[in-house]
Amino acid sequence: MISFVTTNKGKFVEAKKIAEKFSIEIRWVNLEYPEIQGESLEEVAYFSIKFLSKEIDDMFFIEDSGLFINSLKGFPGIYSSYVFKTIGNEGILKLMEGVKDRSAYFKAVVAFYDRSEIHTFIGITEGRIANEIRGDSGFGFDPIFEYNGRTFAEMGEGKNEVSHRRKALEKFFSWLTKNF
Ligand code: ITT
Repeated sequence: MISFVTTNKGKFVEAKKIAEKFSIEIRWVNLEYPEIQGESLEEVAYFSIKFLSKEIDDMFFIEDSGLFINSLKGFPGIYSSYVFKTIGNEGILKLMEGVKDRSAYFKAVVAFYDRSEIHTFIGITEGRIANEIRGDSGFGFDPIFEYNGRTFAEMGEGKNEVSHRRKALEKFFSWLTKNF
Protein backbone atom coordinates (compact mmCIF):
# COMPACT_ATOMS: atom_id res chain seq x y z
CA MET A 1 0.00 0.00 0.00
CA ILE A 2 1.40 3.38 -1.01
CA SER A 3 0.26 6.73 0.35
CA PHE A 4 -0.68 9.64 -1.90
CA VAL A 5 -0.31 12.94 -0.04
CA THR A 6 -2.66 15.58 -1.41
CA THR A 7 -5.34 17.94 -0.15
CA ASN A 8 -7.16 17.56 -3.47
CA LYS A 9 -9.73 14.74 -3.36
CA GLY A 10 -10.28 14.87 -7.13
CA LYS A 11 -6.60 14.09 -7.68
CA PHE A 12 -6.76 11.13 -5.33
CA VAL A 13 -9.88 9.66 -6.97
CA GLU A 14 -8.29 9.97 -10.42
CA ALA A 15 -5.05 8.35 -9.23
CA LYS A 16 -6.90 5.51 -7.51
CA LYS A 17 -8.69 4.60 -10.76
CA ILE A 18 -5.43 4.53 -12.69
CA ALA A 19 -3.66 2.56 -9.94
CA GLU A 20 -6.35 -0.14 -10.07
CA LYS A 21 -5.43 -0.90 -13.68
CA PHE A 22 -1.96 -1.78 -12.42
CA SER A 23 -3.37 -3.71 -9.42
CA ILE A 24 -1.81 -1.17 -7.08
CA GLU A 25 -3.59 -0.02 -3.95
CA ILE A 26 -3.14 3.56 -2.81
CA ARG A 27 -4.16 5.31 0.38
CA TRP A 28 -5.23 8.97 0.64
CA VAL A 29 -3.26 11.09 3.10
CA ASN A 30 -5.02 14.45 3.28
CA LEU A 31 -2.16 16.52 4.61
CA GLU A 32 -1.18 20.05 3.72
CA TYR A 33 2.53 20.73 3.28
CA PRO A 34 4.54 23.89 2.55
CA GLU A 35 5.60 24.49 -1.06
CA ILE A 36 8.81 26.45 -1.55
CA GLN A 37 9.21 29.14 -4.19
CA GLY A 38 11.47 27.12 -6.47
CA GLU A 39 12.38 27.44 -10.14
CA SER A 40 10.68 24.28 -11.37
CA LEU A 41 7.97 21.82 -10.38
CA GLU A 42 10.70 19.24 -9.79
CA GLU A 43 12.57 21.48 -7.34
CA VAL A 44 9.37 22.31 -5.45
CA ALA A 45 8.51 18.59 -5.26
CA TYR A 46 11.94 17.66 -3.86
CA PHE A 47 11.56 20.09 -0.98
CA SER A 48 8.01 18.91 -0.28
CA ILE A 49 9.19 15.29 -0.14
CA LYS A 50 12.02 16.18 2.24
CA PHE A 51 9.55 17.94 4.53
CA LEU A 52 7.00 15.11 4.38
CA SER A 53 9.56 12.36 4.95
CA LYS A 54 9.74 13.54 8.56
CA GLU A 55 5.95 13.48 8.97
CA ILE A 56 5.19 10.13 7.31
CA ASP A 57 7.02 6.87 7.92
CA ASP A 58 6.05 4.68 4.97
CA MET A 59 6.51 5.04 1.19
CA PHE A 60 4.53 7.90 -0.32
CA PHE A 61 4.19 10.12 -3.38
CA ILE A 62 2.95 13.59 -4.22
CA GLU A 63 1.85 15.11 -7.50
CA ASP A 64 2.32 18.72 -8.45
CA SER A 65 1.11 20.34 -11.63
CA GLY A 66 0.87 23.62 -13.42
CA LEU A 67 -0.15 25.41 -16.60
CA PHE A 68 2.68 26.79 -18.75
CA ILE A 69 1.85 29.40 -21.42
CA ASN A 70 4.59 29.71 -24.04
CA SER A 71 4.06 33.36 -25.00
CA LEU A 72 4.18 34.27 -21.29
CA LYS A 73 7.52 32.42 -20.94
CA GLY A 74 5.91 29.61 -18.96
CA PHE A 75 3.74 31.71 -16.62
CA PRO A 76 1.83 30.81 -14.42
CA GLY A 77 3.88 27.55 -14.16
CA ILE A 78 4.92 26.91 -10.57
CA TYR A 79 2.68 29.79 -9.48
CA SER A 80 -0.46 28.13 -10.92
CA SER A 81 -2.32 27.66 -7.62
CA TYR A 82 -1.71 31.24 -6.55
CA VAL A 83 -2.56 32.71 -9.95
CA PHE A 84 -5.73 30.64 -10.15
CA LYS A 85 -6.80 31.85 -6.70
CA THR A 86 -6.01 35.48 -7.49
CA ILE A 87 -6.61 36.52 -11.13
CA GLY A 88 -8.23 33.22 -12.19
CA ASN A 89 -9.29 32.24 -15.69
CA GLU A 90 -10.59 35.74 -16.52
CA GLY A 91 -7.24 37.20 -15.56
CA ILE A 92 -5.34 34.79 -17.82
CA LEU A 93 -7.64 35.58 -20.76
CA LYS A 94 -7.00 39.28 -20.18
CA LEU A 95 -3.23 38.73 -20.25
CA MET A 96 -3.69 36.86 -23.53
CA GLU A 97 -5.75 39.56 -25.28
CA GLY A 98 -4.37 40.12 -28.77
CA VAL A 99 -1.65 37.49 -28.32
CA LYS A 100 -1.15 35.34 -31.46
CA ASP A 101 0.75 32.40 -30.02
CA ARG A 102 -1.75 30.83 -27.61
CA SER A 103 0.09 27.51 -27.25
CA ALA A 104 0.34 26.16 -23.71
CA TYR A 105 0.85 22.93 -21.84
CA PHE A 106 -0.05 21.32 -18.57
CA LYS A 107 2.79 19.56 -16.79
CA ALA A 108 2.52 17.13 -13.89
CA VAL A 109 5.34 15.84 -11.74
CA VAL A 110 4.86 12.78 -9.58
CA ALA A 111 7.54 12.47 -6.91
CA PHE A 112 7.84 9.17 -5.06
CA TYR A 113 9.93 8.56 -1.94
CA ASP A 114 10.89 4.93 -1.36
CA ARG A 115 12.51 5.81 2.01
CA SER A 116 15.91 5.99 0.43
CA GLU A 117 15.60 7.87 -2.88
CA ILE A 118 13.25 10.28 -4.63
CA HIS A 119 12.00 9.19 -8.08
CA THR A 120 10.19 11.62 -10.38
CA PHE A 121 7.86 10.99 -13.32
CA ILE A 122 6.67 13.65 -15.73
CA GLY A 123 3.54 14.01 -17.85
CA ILE A 124 2.90 16.78 -20.37
CA THR A 125 -0.24 17.54 -22.41
CA GLU A 126 -0.05 20.27 -25.04
CA GLY A 127 -2.91 22.51 -26.08
CA ARG A 128 -3.79 26.19 -26.37
CA ILE A 129 -5.47 28.92 -24.38
CA ALA A 130 -9.06 29.30 -25.59
CA ASN A 131 -10.46 32.70 -26.57
CA GLU A 132 -13.18 32.42 -23.93
CA ILE A 133 -14.22 30.35 -20.91
CA ARG A 134 -16.08 27.20 -22.01
CA GLY A 135 -17.40 24.08 -20.26
CA ASP A 136 -18.21 23.17 -16.70
CA SER A 137 -16.48 19.90 -15.81
CA GLY A 138 -13.07 19.57 -14.17
CA PHE A 139 -11.40 22.26 -12.12
CA GLY A 140 -8.85 25.05 -12.18
CA PHE A 141 -7.77 26.13 -15.64
CA ASP A 142 -9.81 23.44 -17.43
CA PRO A 143 -12.36 25.92 -18.92
CA ILE A 144 -9.62 27.85 -20.76
CA PHE A 145 -7.34 24.98 -21.83
CA GLU A 146 -8.20 23.77 -25.32
CA TYR A 147 -7.19 20.30 -26.50
CA ASN A 148 -8.12 19.36 -30.08
CA GLY A 149 -10.73 22.11 -30.29
CA ARG A 150 -12.51 21.42 -27.01
CA THR A 151 -11.61 22.76 -23.60
CA PHE A 152 -10.75 20.24 -20.87
CA ALA A 153 -13.92 21.45 -19.12
CA GLU A 154 -15.97 20.45 -22.19
CA MET A 155 -14.46 16.96 -22.26
CA GLY A 156 -15.90 15.53 -19.03
CA GLU A 157 -14.26 12.17 -18.24
CA GLY A 158 -12.47 12.36 -21.62
CA LYS A 159 -9.97 14.76 -20.06
CA ASN A 160 -8.70 12.00 -17.78
CA GLU A 161 -7.78 9.89 -20.81
CA VAL A 162 -5.31 12.47 -22.10
CA SER A 163 -4.34 14.51 -19.04
CA HIS A 164 -0.79 15.35 -17.97
CA ARG A 165 -1.61 13.81 -14.59
CA ARG A 166 -2.63 10.52 -16.16
CA LYS A 167 0.59 10.34 -18.19
CA ALA A 168 2.79 10.97 -15.14
CA LEU A 169 0.84 8.53 -12.97
CA GLU A 170 0.91 5.79 -15.62
CA LYS A 171 4.68 6.13 -15.96
CA PHE A 172 4.99 5.92 -12.18
CA PHE A 173 2.68 2.93 -11.67
CA SER A 174 4.22 0.99 -14.51
CA TRP A 175 7.71 1.63 -13.07
CA LEU A 176 6.41 0.60 -9.63
CA THR A 177 5.13 -2.76 -10.85
CA LYS A 178 8.61 -3.50 -12.24
CA ASN A 179 10.60 -2.23 -9.25
CA PHE A 180 8.58 -3.10 -6.14
P1 ITT B 1 -2.03 19.46 -3.72
O1 ITT B 1 -2.49 19.39 -2.27
O2 ITT B 1 -1.84 18.08 -4.27
O3 ITT B 1 -0.82 20.35 -3.93
P2 ITT B 1 -3.42 21.43 -5.40
O4 ITT B 1 -4.89 21.53 -5.71
O5 ITT B 1 -2.75 22.57 -4.73
O6 ITT B 1 -3.25 20.07 -4.59
P3 ITT B 1 -1.39 21.64 -7.58
O7 ITT B 1 -0.54 22.47 -6.71
O8 ITT B 1 -0.77 20.46 -8.22
O9 ITT B 1 -2.70 21.11 -6.78
O10 ITT B 1 -2.04 22.45 -8.76
C1 ITT B 1 -1.72 23.76 -9.02
C2 ITT B 1 -2.81 24.49 -9.73
O11 ITT B 1 -2.69 24.17 -11.14
C3 ITT B 1 -4.22 24.08 -9.34
O12 ITT B 1 -4.74 24.90 -8.34
C4 ITT B 1 -4.99 24.30 -10.64
O13 ITT B 1 -5.43 25.64 -10.68
C5 ITT B 1 -3.95 24.08 -11.74
N1 ITT B 1 -4.10 22.74 -12.34
C6 ITT B 1 -3.34 21.65 -12.11
N2 ITT B 1 -3.79 20.60 -12.80
C7 ITT B 1 -4.87 21.02 -13.47
C8 ITT B 1 -5.79 20.40 -14.32
O14 ITT B 1 -5.74 19.10 -14.60
N3 ITT B 1 -6.78 21.14 -14.81
C9 ITT B 1 -6.89 22.43 -14.52
N4 ITT B 1 -6.08 23.10 -13.71
C10 ITT B 1 -5.07 22.41 -13.19
